[in-house]
Amino acid sequence: MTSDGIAVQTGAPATPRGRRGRRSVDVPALVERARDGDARSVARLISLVEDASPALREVAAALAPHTGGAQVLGLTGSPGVGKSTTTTALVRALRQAGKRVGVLAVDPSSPFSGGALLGDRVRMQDHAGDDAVFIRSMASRGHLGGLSWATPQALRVLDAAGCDVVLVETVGVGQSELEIASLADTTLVLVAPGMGDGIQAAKAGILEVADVFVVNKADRDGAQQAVRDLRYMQSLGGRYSEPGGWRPPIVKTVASRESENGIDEVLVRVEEHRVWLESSGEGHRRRAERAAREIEAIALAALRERIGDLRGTTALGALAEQVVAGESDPYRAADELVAQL
Ligand SMILES: Nc1nc2c(ncn2[C@@H]2O[C@H](COP(=O)(O)OP(=O)(O)OP(=O)(O)O)[C@@H](O)[C@H]2O)c(=O)[nH]1
Ligand SMILES: [Mg+2]
Repeated sequence: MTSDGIAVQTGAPATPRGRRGRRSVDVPALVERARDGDARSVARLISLVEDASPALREVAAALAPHTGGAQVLGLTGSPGVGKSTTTTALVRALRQAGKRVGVLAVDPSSPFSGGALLGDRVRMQDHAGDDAVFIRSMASRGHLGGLSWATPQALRVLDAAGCDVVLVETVGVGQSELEIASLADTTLVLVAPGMGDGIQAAKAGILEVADVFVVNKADRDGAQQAVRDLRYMQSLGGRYSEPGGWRPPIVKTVASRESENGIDEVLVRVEEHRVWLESSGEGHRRRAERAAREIEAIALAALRERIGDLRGTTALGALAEQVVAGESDPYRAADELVAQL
């Protein structure tokens, strides 16, 4: 299998879902080809996990021995702050350093992918023809928990496919930045001058998730003020004051520039953070926490499904009758129901 060309993928299935569901999948072969860098196989595997295909369990099991090597960088920030531009610049710099790079552009608001991120995809095609970059747009399908379902599995695919670094871009709205932080080894929070982003960041709890602050659009007025705002907010304490703790550095960038754009310094800070994660044990703690959340999400989904199955069953009906008759209360009945699962 060759690894020709970049794969710019949307979440839109290449074949109708019904048909794909029935077609049998040679998972070991697919994983083997993905590990050789075959972009189509990587895309297929991500589709399988994204669609919760019947082969999902087999895929997860086949990927597991090959994961753990990728460094995951999360990028978040308000709409239009320059996340995609920064991602593109980071990909360029990482490629120059000889790294294999994966990009997941996650749209937390849309149940469909490909639409809102169209502009990103076009811009990302800067890297077209590069066989060591894999780019995928995905929606988080609007399920409970936002990013928590498909994104970690897609990360595993890119990890197993040998990406040294995976960049995950998501718009910082609502809970998504907190979720991205739980997925990433290092979270970059982007702000731009004059957007009141510093204040917004403090409100949204973004300060707590940032490992590196990036003040992008530093070619505009107010960049230094944005840096000062962030410094001031850091000075108010929080986790930064702990001894041996990590104090998120603040880097100014002009991501839209080809060179002297500050991106190299971002990568230096990311590397420093990686070293700190390793030496402090925080890196391992984060990964274990991430795995625990994944297991929890899968287990909760399974439980929800089983509880759903109980609707209209005699067990639930009988318990309901007891509650109506005052022979039991809903809490005791729920305990009994759970015990029966
Ligand atoms: N002046 C200036 N413009 C920039 C810079 N970086 C990005 N832009 C511009 O800002 C606009 C938004 O950039 P994007 O990279 O699409 O921002 P984004 O955060 O990915 O946007 P969403 O994905 O829609 O949330 C584009 O027109 C970019 O060209 C910069 O450093 N300076
Ligand atoms: Mg974008």
